[in-house]
Amino acid sequence: MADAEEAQVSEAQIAVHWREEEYYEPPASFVAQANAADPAIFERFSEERFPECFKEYADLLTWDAQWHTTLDTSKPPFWKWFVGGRLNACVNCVDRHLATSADKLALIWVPEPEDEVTKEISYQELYTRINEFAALLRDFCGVEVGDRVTFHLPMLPELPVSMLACARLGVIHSEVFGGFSGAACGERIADSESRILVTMDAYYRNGELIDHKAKADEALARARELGVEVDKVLVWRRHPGEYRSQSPMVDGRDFFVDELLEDHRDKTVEPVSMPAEAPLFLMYTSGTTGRPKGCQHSTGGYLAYVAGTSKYYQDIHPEDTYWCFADIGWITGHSYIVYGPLALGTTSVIYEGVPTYPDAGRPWRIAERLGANIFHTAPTTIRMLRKLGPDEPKKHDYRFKHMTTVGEPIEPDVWRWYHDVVGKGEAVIVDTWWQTENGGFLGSTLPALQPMKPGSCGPGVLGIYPVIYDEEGEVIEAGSGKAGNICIRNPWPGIFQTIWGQPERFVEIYYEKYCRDKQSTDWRDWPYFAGDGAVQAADGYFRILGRVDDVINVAGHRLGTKELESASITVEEIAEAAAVPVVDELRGRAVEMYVSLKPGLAPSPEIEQKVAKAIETEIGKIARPKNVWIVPDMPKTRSGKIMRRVIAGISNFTDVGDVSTLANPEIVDDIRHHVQSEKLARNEVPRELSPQEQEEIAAFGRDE
Ligand code: 6R9
Repeated sequence: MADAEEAQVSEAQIAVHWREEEYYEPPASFVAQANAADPAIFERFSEERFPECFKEYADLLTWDAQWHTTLDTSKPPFWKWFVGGRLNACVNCVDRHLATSADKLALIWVPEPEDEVTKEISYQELYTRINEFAALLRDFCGVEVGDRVTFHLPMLPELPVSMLACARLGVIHSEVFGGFSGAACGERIADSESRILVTMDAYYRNGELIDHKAKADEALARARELGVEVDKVLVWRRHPGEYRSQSPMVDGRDFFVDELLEDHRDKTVEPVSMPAEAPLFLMYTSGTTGRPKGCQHSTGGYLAYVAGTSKYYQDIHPEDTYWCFADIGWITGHSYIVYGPLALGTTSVIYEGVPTYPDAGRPWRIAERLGANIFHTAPTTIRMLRKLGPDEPKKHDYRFKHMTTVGEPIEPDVWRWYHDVVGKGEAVIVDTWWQTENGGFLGSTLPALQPMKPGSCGPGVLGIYPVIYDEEGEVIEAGSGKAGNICIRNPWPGIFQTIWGQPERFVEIYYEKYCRDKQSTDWRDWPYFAGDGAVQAADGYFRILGRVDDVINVAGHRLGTKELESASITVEEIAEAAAVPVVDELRGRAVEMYVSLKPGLAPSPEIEQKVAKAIETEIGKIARPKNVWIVPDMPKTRSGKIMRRVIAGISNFTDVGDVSTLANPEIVDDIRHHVQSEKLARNEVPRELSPQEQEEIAAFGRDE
């Protein structure tokens, strides 16, 4: 196929075939107690009732001042929700529960070492800790409303305490996933211009005490290179009073939080009443270019949306013990460990470590001991637990009424194990599709009212009206069997407000593609482009196929190809680099790097190691490539662009497609021979890919 012809075959025209899966009905015991069990709710959230329908979510919150305009569309696509309303997020998550539930547990923290004591934190204690830390931030650090504070914190209660202390002060927090490198943290500090970094000395991961403070020094060095100087580093100690990092404390810059708190004992801080539209936090995510995107989330709209979806989709009741096994450094943890569950006054469990430490029975022992009845995790964790301990759940006496899968598509087989074995056939499952940018769920079944279908997330959630468009903006009808770009036709309260400091990029990435009229202030002209491919079955359920941009989803973490490639070329021997996804049994996708060397240099395992190390340093261990392939040259178009789909095909043993338009077609066989024979030798031949997976690989990098 020639270039021009190829460009005309849009994804929409490619039929996607898969077996229709059978429905699973929610058990009567679940339906009987569900928060949303009356089908009238669909009527309340019908399109005719938009945007006023979202009052139902906002009414779950306590407002200092009632809003006068539900949705202001005067400056699209910078939507404003609940305009005129004022509230404080910390008050909503903590203070307002004290009158009735001061002694009720807000958080249960489970340390990774099994012999260490689980910590129970009541709403009263959480209130006290937040106030003390807020006093410290205000009086010792001098932070003010609207300032940004970066956290690089692992999974300890100190993280929600820090988040809610900022929220109390109207300060914008920006948590960087603890597993990310110091350099990645430094870039996010610089981008948000944070003057304060909150970190921890160490934490446990897979039985090892990780030195985390060392990353703070790298972060500050990187931020300085980028022109931002951090004034203070606040270091929580994993074991209060004991410093467990090798990294020296810098006098006048680094401070132990537990020591500073001595001066703030029992202080209370008046919560700052914030406009609904004030930013609550930034959460960075990867895009198609190297610069991370700081997704800016609002206070009122965001909190209303996560409270509403937690109530109806997570089915959280105050008396539940809810365990979301995500990292708080991920949007899932912000929305569905901290803000949503606490806004509803439930008990939220936080686990420090890896699911399979010290063995694959760990999660089930924890669930049994704590009486957790709602469980929330990602396909990568489910696959790992299934592989390492398929029969473990049966040995434990816990009962989940409700379970979630989130973050990547789940294979129907894995779904069934989750349902039959983990859920013991009696838990409902919601497969929630959404993104960092969205604040909360976009696609899911409403658990008591819509049956489940393995591998499909379900229809749009309440008040969300999705559509699939082809490349030209024509609607692809449900049941047509064709894939296209899933979009949301309407704004919703949880949608992010902008990319921090990059409003043009915000419009360009998410709205330009399908905007019908840039002058229009009618939201109907501004569909939101999610960047995922999807197919809609005749029953209206969506099956998400994966990213259509150059983003690789590794175990639920979005990694931009550009970030991976820029990290690789920091190695001095490297001339060019290309990142591609390879199907991985446990992590969904893994990264493989193809690199070419500067002239005159010979390939060596050392250079491969250097590339892997550079990626780890720049981004974090999560991004470490499965393989680094040194190639004599990259397959390129005549205009010099690297054809990623060709090398992606080689890595996955799938069809590389047409190569006749390459400037150097002869290179393809060389690379294939080298890579595939090596993979055979390493026993890394992937299983046969499904048609959708083949489609995804063939489409990778097709924008080039
Ligand atoms: C919450 C979160 C977003 C990307 C998204 C999509 C993929 C998320 C999914 C899913 C299939 C699901 N994704 N949930 N794919 N089924 N239930 O994951 O946010 O880290 O920003 O990732 O993850 O590709 O675009 P984020």
